[in-house]
Amino acid sequence: MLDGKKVLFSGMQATGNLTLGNYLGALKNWVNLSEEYECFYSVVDLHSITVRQDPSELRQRARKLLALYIAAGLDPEKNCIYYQSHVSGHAELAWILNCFTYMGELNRMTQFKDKAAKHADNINAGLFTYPVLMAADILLYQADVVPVGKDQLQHLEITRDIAQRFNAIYGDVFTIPEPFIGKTGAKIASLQDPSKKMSKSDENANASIYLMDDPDTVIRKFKRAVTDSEAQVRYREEQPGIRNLIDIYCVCTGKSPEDTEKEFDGKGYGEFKLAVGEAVVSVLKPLQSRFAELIKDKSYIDRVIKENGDKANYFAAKTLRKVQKKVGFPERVR
Ligand code: ATP
Ligand code: LTN
Repeated sequence: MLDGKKVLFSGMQATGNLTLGNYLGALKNWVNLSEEYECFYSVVDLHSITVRQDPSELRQRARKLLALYIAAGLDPEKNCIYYQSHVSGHAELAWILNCFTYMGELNRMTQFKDKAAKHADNINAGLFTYPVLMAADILLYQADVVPVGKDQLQHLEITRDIAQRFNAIYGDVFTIPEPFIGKTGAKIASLQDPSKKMSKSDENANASIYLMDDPDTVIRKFKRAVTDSEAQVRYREEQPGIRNLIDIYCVCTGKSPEDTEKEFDGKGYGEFKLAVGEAVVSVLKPLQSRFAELIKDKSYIDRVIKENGDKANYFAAKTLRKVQKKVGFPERVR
């Protein structure tokens, strides 16, 4: 609890260009929850270097991502929007938690297996202990709730296990966080292979809608989306491509799958795909124009970075001091 409100933590990596999956699965929920909770939204740049990055590109992407959080509707006066690398407590707590995490637990993480297969030439220790850093992010702010897409559930479970293990030894130090998964949009699939998630690191640009795609590109990608030969707009397991498009349409318009089935009853896929494309364009357009305005305002963004970095440091230090004391590090002489 902070100021009588429950605490929310979430973050995104500044790698690649954000997709509609990131927006509908995570960012959109962040905005919806931001009034109810005391929120910390981090640009998790420490996580980004588990995969090799070009330094100047990483810096630019991180700044753009931070501006995008604001453009999506997060008010930086009310929500703490900051860079993970500006709060040293993340790395310090991660080290401590590393000593309370088992190799066997980390070995089971599917994201590690996927990324290790993808980057076989750079399977570094950071990639392996990534979930521990993520646990540190969350526990550092005593978060009650963590809104993420379904792919992150396993990391939330290990976070809870680490926190419970620590609490069992040292008493009630950490709040045990709950994941928050949105009802719709939690797993947006690739437009080219509906069995895979839409991902910003997909090599096929037609598989993902990027948040900065122009309207023509968005419409074209939906037209090319892989569907089936059933020729019916039905929300069924057997039609994963169409089901994914219905999900996207519903999150963008607020309609239900049943209403969507009725709306497109007897109509062809061409007409439906166009409607999905238009619904997405109407969500992306205001986001893009707010972003274009914001990114030009250098001094405003700099001020947000400074003030929110200080605020995050303040809360992080509180937890860190408590943890350091519990594990037996000597008190500092003032
Ligand atoms: P990468 O593909 O490079 O691993 P990513 O697209 O999965 O990256 P992340 O930065 O790992 O992006 O994820 C940011 C947030 O977006 C997380 O909460 C994640 O659960 C969510 N997310 C990512 N992809 C999807 C998707 N296809 N559907 C719903 N949510 C998603
Ligand atoms: N691992 C997440 C990003 C992430 C995160 C977090 C999400 C890092 N730290 C803390 C929620 C809470 C990802 O790859 N999507």
